[in-house]
Amino acid sequence: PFMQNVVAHEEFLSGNAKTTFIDSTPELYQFSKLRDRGNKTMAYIGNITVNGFPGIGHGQKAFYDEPRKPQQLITPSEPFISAKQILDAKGPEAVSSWLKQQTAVQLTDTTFRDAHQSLLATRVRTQDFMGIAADTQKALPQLFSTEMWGGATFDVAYRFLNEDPWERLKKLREEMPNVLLQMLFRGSNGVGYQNYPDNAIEAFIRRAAADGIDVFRIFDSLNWIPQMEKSIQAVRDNGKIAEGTICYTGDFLDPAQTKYTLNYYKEMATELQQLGSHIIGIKDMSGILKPQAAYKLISELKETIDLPIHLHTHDTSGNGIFTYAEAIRAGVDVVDVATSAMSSRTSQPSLSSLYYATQSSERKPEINIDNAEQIDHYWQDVRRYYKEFEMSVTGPQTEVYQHEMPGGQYTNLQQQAMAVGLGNQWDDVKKMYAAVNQLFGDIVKVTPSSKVVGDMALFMIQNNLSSEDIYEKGMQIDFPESVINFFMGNLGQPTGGFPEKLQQIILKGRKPFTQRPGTLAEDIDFDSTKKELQEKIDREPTEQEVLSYIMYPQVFLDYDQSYNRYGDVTLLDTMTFFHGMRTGETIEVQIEKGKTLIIKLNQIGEPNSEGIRVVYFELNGQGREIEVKDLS
Ligand code: 3PY
Ligand code: ZN
Repeated sequence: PFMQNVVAHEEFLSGNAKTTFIDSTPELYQFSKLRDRGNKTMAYIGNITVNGFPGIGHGQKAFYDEPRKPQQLITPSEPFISAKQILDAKGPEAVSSWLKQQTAVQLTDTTFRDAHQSLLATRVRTQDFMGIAADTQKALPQLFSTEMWGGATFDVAYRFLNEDPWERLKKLREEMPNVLLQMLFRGSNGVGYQNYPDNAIEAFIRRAAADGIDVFRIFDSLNWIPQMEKSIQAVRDNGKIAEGTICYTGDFLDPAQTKYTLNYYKEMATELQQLGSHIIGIKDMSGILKPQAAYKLISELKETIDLPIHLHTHDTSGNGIFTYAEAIRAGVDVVDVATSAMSSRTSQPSLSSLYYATQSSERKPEINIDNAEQIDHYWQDVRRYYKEFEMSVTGPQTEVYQHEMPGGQYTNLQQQAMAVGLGNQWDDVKKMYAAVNQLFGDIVKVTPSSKVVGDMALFMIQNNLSSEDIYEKGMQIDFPESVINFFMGNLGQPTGGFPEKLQQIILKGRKPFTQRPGTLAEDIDFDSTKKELQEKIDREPTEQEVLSYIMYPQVFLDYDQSYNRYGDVTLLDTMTFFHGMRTGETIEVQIEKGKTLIIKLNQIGEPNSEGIRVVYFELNGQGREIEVKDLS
């Protein structure tokens, strides 16, 4: 059709059309814009229908009714002021003081971030959050915060969901103006897996704060405070809440524990307070903080520091609610929970379970439980869309006390293992993970240090290597890039330093450094980076895009290319996004207010000698043929 427009054009007919004719005749484009969007959308659907979605292949496109939405939400009878209103009116210190005055335990809802990161490989799409975001704020106005950004969500949005994470932030901010939005920030590793220059970290925080993040939970994957200082300061400079965070490791109640002792945690909390944190976070990323330890840790920290404490755990062991109950008894100020249908196992404990567990104590959370249950109905229904990403964890995994694998890594490492053909050796992978931790000197394991341990464990199983083999034959072994990087000092320094002999074996003569990596990295030149990106994507990038490109150069470029090819696929419903269409099916895609594409899939042709199939669609009643390369 585009070519028909071209050949019918008078300039073309006059014989004067030059090679610039198409570029300089924009009306041809105007004319075909809507059709162009339709073609892009059908190209995406055709490709997924023929080739399946990466990682899940051809799942069954099941029939589901619309998810249930809340019918009757009760609003609080007494007027009250949310933490977000306090922040906006009086600043972060006021939120800190307010928290300390509360009797009821405060809640952070992780449904939009860690819960799906830990249960569904971070695959929940913005559209499914948007279906419930406004109602969640209405149903649970007392929530301290909603964790909805950072961690793996940033990378996965681009890489697997064809989504711009900044758009997710913008949209959720609009839907939830009255609740604090919280993100997980990996200190000098930002939202990535490596160290970034200080000015990149500062620019990222400035932009995220301006675009709507209120609470930054800042941690370092080795609990190395020099990697957190700049981030804490940057958050303070932007008037937002800095939650300086300790990653919990080991078991300080174990008499054999000499590294991660109660004193270690008290010292770290004191330092984080001195650096200007507004809240102290305890990030029990693996869910190994046992109930009695929680009581002791929180009680002692309350005596040691003068800041509210925010506890995060994972329910991997099945003991999550017990741990929270003890922490609440000891005076913890905020805990992280998820809606029931997205809770438990490797995710956070359930919000409503915690409500009932504390119902007759004076610290019970101030929420309306019927409202919470109505929100949960939505998630019970939506979770089914993601069943291809469900992992095989069917109950509590008490082995976590031994391997200490973070909840957010569990499902991802399982996928990684499957991808390299070790799917049926998962038990060995977990054991090896624990062995590698010991080999490395018992380190804090959380992104990105946990990824190094995971990479090494897979590498050793694939190559049939034991810890002894590493010491005996290591000089002849090429280790994974991430492992070399780690031993060079690129992620910072672990508590107690690196095992020296192993470091020499892995680095083979290269000299490691012990300074903070950021002191060695050159500042980013934003103007030249912007120019470089502009050349690659052929248009002027936004500041957000430049920041994404700095953290994830190739991932961002791939996303941009896919966007040019397929258009805005976030508009597709989730089942179509993952599974394409059934033959004979009709779907509607609202591309703008008042503009809807009605797409019907009629037939899929046989592949020709080059493997190209013609997929026969109707777009708003008109036949369309889309060619798709069959990759099978
Ligand atoms: C992340 O950094 O993505 C985490 O969730 C760490 O637990
Ligand atoms: Zn977590």
